[in-house]
Amino acid sequence: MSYETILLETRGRVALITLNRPQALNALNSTVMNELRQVLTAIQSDDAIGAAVLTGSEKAFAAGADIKEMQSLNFIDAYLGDFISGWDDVASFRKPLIAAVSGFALGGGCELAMICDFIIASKTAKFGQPEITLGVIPGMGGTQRLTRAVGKAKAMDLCLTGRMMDAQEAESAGLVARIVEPERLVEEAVAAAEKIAGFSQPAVRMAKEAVNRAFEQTLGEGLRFERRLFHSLFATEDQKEGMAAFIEKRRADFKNR
Ligand code: CO8
Repeated sequence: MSYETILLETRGRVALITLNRPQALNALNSTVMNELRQVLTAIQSDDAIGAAVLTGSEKAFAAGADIKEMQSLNFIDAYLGDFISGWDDVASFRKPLIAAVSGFALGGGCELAMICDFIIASKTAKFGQPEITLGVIPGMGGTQRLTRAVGKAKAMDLCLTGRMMDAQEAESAGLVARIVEPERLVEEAVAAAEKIAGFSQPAVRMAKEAVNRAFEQTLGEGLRFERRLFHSLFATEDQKEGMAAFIEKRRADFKNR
């Protein structure tokens, strides 16, 4: 299957998804949204894929929602059509999804990277929520996920001034998990995804689910949720195998990879 705005490649047990609208710095229009949803749905049901990487070009992960597409939208159409709600499907993707960010990750681009499970950034990455300069505000989590990631002070600074932060600042602030040399970006992200894809998938999915719960409920509820998931993993063959392998000083051969 080929797509107009996305390239899809399989590397081992990893799906590498590349946003491919170079003429618009990967601006996120409805075609990108629909194609990404289709790709993620296909990956979700493909047992040969354990994790995915989402990347863009060297110059831009994505420079935001497509301003040319949005310009003439009115309130009634935006509201009744629930404009951009299709992006929520990316957030409900259950397999691990790593954002490999080089260049601009602005507006919806920064928000898309934040929907991913973690961000590996090239030294050239620049993050920002410049919507204020366009007379609007972020609409896909920029005021919420960013605030949880970097705290109120920096989130307010970015959302109110529209300034960009570089990879170093983003890593110190907690938005980015790792910074790598630009030429190693995709390789490092795929290696991380391949590692994840080699673990027991029930444990991987539950780890993702449990970390995400931390953003949605109280500490007590989150700890109880984590404990139940932890208990349930003792019902899996992979727990027996993982612990036996440790004791026997060998590599675990997980059945549910
Ligand atoms: N939408 C549409 N086209 C864009 C966008 C965009 N967001 N960003 C860049 N482009 C286009 C430019 O119009 C230009 O096209 P053309 O050659 O036809 O004029 C081409 O990409 C190259 O861009 P530039 O010439 O501007 O490249 P520069 O290197 O000079 O500048 C910048 C790069 C700084 C990234 C600059 O392009 C820029 O400021 N872009 C807009 C950034 C922005 O404001 N983003 C926020 C958009 S609003 C938003 O994201 C709302 C989020 C709500 C939910 C999101 C759902 C996905």
